[in-house]
Amino acid sequence: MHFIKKFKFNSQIIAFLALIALPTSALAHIDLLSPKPLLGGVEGGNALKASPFGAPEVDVAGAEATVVKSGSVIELEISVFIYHPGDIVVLYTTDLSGADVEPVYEVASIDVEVPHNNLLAKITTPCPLVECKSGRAGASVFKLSVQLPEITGDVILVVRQVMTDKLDIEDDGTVGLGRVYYHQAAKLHLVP
Ligand SMILES: [Cu+2]
Repeated sequence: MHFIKKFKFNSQIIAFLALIALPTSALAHIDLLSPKPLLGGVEGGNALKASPFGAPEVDVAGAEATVVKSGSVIELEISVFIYHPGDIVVLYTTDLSGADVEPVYEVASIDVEVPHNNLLAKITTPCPLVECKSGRAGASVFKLSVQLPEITGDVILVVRQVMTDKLDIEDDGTVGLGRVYYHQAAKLHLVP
């Protein structure tokens, strides 16, 4: 018994030190592992809050692209390392500035679904924990199949986390979405 207590104490200290070393405010919450993103979710930190791609410092036009067949189904690999309830959506754009996949920042009421342009897939964020609570760490990797559009050339795939516990409900009933998003993107080159 004594040994177990001691062990628990030590693991708590380790967990505490890990929190000091990695303040959650500086971390994104999901990470696109594959295909290779413009900016990684862990090293990207708060840059992943910058719409539309979560990679404000990256030269998108000059970035390397993953070559994939047009119209094919690819499997995305996504890690959830800090859980929030909500959705993960996958969008695409041929505009390297991503003007057509800019997120919406306000909806008229809580009953209005958040709209997403050029949507390829939408899933409920999988909870990696037994007891799901916001902000709790629990790295898990899941796969998501997405059918690519039947077009050729450069495409930016956008993976966006929508955190429904970060909605700002105003007095007039409108809902602000300024805090709900994390963005990541991968550059693909679609070939016939
Ligand atoms: Cu958080």
